[in-house]
Amino acid sequence: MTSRRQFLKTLTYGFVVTRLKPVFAENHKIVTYNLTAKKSKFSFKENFTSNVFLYNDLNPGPTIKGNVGDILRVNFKNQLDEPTSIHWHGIKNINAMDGVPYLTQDPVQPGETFVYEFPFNHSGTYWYHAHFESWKQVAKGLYGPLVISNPKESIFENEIVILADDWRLNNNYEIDEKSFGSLMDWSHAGRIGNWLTINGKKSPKYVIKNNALTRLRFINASNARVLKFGSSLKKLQIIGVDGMLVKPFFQENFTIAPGQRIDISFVTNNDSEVNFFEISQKQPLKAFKLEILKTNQISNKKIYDFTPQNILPNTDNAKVIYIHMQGGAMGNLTKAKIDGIEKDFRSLATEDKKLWAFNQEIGSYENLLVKVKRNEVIVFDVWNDSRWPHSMHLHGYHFYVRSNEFENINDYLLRDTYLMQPGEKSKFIVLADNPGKWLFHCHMLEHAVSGMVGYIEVE
Ligand SMILES: [Cu+2]
Repeated sequence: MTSRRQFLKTLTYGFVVTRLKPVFAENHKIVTYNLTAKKSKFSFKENFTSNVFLYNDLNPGPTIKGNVGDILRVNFKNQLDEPTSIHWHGIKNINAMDGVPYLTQDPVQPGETFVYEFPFNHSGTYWYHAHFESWKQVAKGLYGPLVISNPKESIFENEIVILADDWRLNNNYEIDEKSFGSLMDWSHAGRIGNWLTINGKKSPKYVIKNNALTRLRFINASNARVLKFGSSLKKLQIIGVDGMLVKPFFQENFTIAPGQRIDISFVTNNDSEVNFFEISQKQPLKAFKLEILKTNQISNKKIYDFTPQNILPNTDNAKVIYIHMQGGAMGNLTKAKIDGIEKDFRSLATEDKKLWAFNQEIGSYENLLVKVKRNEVIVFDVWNDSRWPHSMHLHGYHFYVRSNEFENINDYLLRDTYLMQPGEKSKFIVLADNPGKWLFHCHMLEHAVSGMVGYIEVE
């Protein structure tokens, strides 16, 4: 392990010197942020205070913003009592900056600093979050929005990030720490919460301009809850999925799984307010309200339209990898391999706390799924052979998937996180043009820690 870690360290360092430097041409603006992970306090409800982990004492962490072509530099400091790291979710990143402990960097130890530095090569709605024991650190609040703008697309007069989280609080409105590591959660849907926040608040209100083209950037930062949003508008125009602009389509409401992002657009009319609801449960929850400021302004930007120039990679000579997902409660995983030893499901659950497998093998950050040459095409042939939905995330890439997630679209979308229903079979198509070791895992964070994880290596 030491030698491998030493090797990784050398690799990281080598990358910075040999690969990053040329990108740092003088015409690139460097956008600098200081982020500190700390133990902090937060009040979910008046007169109550909870212990949390936050970046810069903010819930959510600061919105990191920049333009395509900028270089992001984050001076990160770990003031927690435990190691951590930051993953930049959805970014086609330099591998050494991807933030996966042991795979792409050493964990950042308490008191240590780490500089994350990478170019913004594509625009869109992203987020950053802790990737060390993320089932705990994300649940305690270590995340924030990341918005990359393309000045050519700056036609929106109202733009709001809507970061949603599903917290599990106890009777004192504190984070329920007793249930961290619950085998019940890990083997079922994951850590499902009981307190929905939007940008850290309970049903907040935002004031926006009337008669103006509006863009909302939704992010689901929940550990495990698949959220569904509806509104008082008749239809919502979906314009972006996981940061990538799509040919706009309409939905009455939309589903957003852990890790995913959805961008919507509409023109505010003469209503005085627009209400959004979270409608995944029988009882809809008030999510947030947009109060519309009356102005005399007449907008000429009434319609948003766009056609992406995506090219589906040719899969004739693709490397196909089969991913048979099994495990969890009420599943059909009777035995699986862990560290090369085959064990029955009961022993795996009770002795190792492992519950999920790819191809009858319990996954980990050391589980290599496939190694390919640069610019090969990979087809992930994935089968969710379990009784639970899974929000499958690939680091460092967007993949093409023929999406069943929206009622009104059955076409290829570019996603970095795809919600697979129980029994669903799907294919994720990727042109492997970004070298490095890239994690592939379920973003229900309790499923990832208990085995639903592996990585691909692109030479
Ligand atoms: Cu899962």
